[in-house]
Amino acid sequence: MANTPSDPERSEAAQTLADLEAVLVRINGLGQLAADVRALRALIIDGRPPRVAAIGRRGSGKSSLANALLGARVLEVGAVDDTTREPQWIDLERNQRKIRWIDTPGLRAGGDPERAERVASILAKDPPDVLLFCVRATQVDAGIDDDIDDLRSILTAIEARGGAKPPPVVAVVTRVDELTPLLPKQPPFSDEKRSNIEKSVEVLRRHFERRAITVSSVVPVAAFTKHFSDGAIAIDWRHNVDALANAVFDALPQLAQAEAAMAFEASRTLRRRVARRIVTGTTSIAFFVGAAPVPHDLVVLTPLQGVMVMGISFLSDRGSRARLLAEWTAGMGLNVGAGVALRAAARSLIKLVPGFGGAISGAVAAGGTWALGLAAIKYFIDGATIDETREEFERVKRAGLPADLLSNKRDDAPASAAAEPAQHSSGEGGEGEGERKP
Ligand SMILES: Nc1nc2c(ncn2[C@@H]2O[C@H](COP(=O)(O)OP(=O)(O)OP(=O)(O)O)[C@@H](O)[C@H]2O)c(=O)[nH]1
Ligand SMILES: [Mg+2]
Repeated sequence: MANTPSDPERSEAAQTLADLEAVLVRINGLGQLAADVRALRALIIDGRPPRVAAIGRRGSGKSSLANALLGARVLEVGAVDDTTREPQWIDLERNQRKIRWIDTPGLRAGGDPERAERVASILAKDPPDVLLFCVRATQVDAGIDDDIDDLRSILTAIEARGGAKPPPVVAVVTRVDELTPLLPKQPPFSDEKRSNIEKSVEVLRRHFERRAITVSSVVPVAAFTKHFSDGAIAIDWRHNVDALANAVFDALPQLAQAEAAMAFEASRTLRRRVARRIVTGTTSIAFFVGAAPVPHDLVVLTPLQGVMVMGISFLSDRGSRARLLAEWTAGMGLNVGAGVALRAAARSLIKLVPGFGGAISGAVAAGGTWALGLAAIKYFIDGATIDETREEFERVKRAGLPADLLSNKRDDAPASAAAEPAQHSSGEGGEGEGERKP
């Protein structure tokens, strides 16, 4: 799937959003929507690869975590290099998306006092978006103070040199399958084992509390996999990796979330979350465009919806996008290449030549956009047929907008959901299947 920033479809979408913004600032009362259009742009176009740093002792399972998250062997596992190796940022690639990754077995490894300094300076120079602090489940109580010292020096170095806020820390209790009872190794685990896993999480939590370290979550994980020579998974004893993917996703800045959502194997859930934010953001803009007392609705709405659908198609892993878009256009009657139309319209609108489009209400504009957006998620992300997609569209349209969708977006920040971090965005509502039921 061609989906890089140089992709002509992306520049088309970017151009359409720029045109939209130019139009909206010219229309009385709609200027404030420009910020919302920019927030949409950040979601659809300006994404960048996430930067993830893993620290943890040798053999704590850092490389295995990367493989488990991406569902492929992207890093060698086991004793592959010596402890004095310098950590380096590398690109892990999956689904033609990238994760920037760096890991270090700790600042003291190799017994080189200058090493700590160098590691800290590499991370301070190019700060990670999120720090994975990896502790083997059997070692949550063994020498943990040294590990926490390492973590603290890294956070302090980033803060001191970069002047930046230190990155959020996701603590990972690794290799949980090694807790008792040892057998079976393979999930699902017995109640007794689950309870021991929970205990190890609690122990680590208490160490963080005692040392006054704030972590965004503590996630227990088993990441053991064996791969065929082509990299595909042969043995899969992963446990709770989806929860880790979600925790990392939540800790990332929004600009890096779409790329992570594409690269992680747990990605359908995450891609749906990004898509929902695109749909809520667009629906909110559509509402205010529809409600504005100027008859330009359709001229603005069609390309706006086109960009929304295009943005959702960027999150698809269904193969040839050209084929998908053609089928979508034929089945749904909305050409997502509608940006061109806006360009022509924008020129006229900027001169404010009145009279095109028909005025429709905000609710109608928002309802149609919402239904179209959820249908696009069903089609591009959930893999529905075009007939199922049409049914979804009709069903959501009949059900109407969820009551809370626009309630917190009245005057000043109509589409703020699009700009908020995941954990706060009310409109996105996780998978939010609820309001999709008839
Ligand atoms: N049983 C079990 N073994 C694991 C798990 N994760 C990793 N391992 C094994 O532990 C060993 C070390 O794993 P790595 O992922 O290479 O650990 P690392 O932290 O990258 O190690 P260094 O790069 O040497 O610092 C390998 O033999 C892995 O197969 C797990 O969840 N369960
Ligand atoms: Mg490693």
